[in-house]
Amino acid sequence: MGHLLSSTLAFVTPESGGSPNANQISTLYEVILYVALVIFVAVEGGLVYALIKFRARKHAVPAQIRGNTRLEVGWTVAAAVILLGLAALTFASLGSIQNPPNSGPGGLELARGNGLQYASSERRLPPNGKALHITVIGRQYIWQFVYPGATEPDGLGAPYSYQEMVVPTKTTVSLDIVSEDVVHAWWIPELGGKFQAVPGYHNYTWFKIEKPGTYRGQCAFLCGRAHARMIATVKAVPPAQFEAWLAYQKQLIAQANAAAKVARARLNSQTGAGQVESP
Ligand SMILES: [Cu+2]
Repeated sequence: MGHLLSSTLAFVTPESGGSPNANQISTLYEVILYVALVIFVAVEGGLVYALIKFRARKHAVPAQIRGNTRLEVGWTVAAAVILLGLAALTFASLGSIQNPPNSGPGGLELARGNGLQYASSERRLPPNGKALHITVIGRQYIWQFVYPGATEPDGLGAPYSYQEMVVPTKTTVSLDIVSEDVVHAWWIPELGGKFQAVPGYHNYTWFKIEKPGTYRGQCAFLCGRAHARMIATVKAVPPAQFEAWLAYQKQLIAQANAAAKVARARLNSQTGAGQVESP
């Protein structure tokens, strides 16, 4: 029974376990759910009790009460107190949902503002100002992730990956979510809430993953024909492994750029149909 209840609750409560903000959202949801559940059971229980106890077949007539000031004031005040309590709890929890904490010991070594492309008052940073900044770009129909390490102004030359975001554990990751075409929505349920990627706007969120693992999600806003294929994965690995992966990614991009340069030169030297003109 206890197991059935907990697995049912797990089914109806938000997914969590990956990041402190997701856990905080889930806890808040559960508290409200439990309070509502107690009230639901009490009200429905009273109703069922009255239905059975005073059913017509028994000819039982309950006390006929018309107006009871104490009772009416009682349930009004009690409901208001519960509502205020839940509102206070919600506002008290908002801070830890919206504001990222510092990276933990054992996280990636970061400099202040490391990889920050755009400063914004809407972008919340940890108290010490250090986070790994990753830009999430929504595009029909694939997610692109751009990491710090731009070699040119405007973030150009930075390492990137598609579909799978690799991040270091115990490190606060700050996301800048944008779109290049239509509205998409970034959502990895176990890592926190849903955030829209809107052309022309920046949306910010964060997560901090303690243990290595893989977290799955997908575009949560119908963005076109292949919306269902627009999946995303966040893979958390130890910081040293992240740095090795990032270095490898840079190397692959450099190789591809070098190969493209050769191909471009060859095409430029060719004549005939389909010739590419020199830029
Ligand atoms: Cu999409």
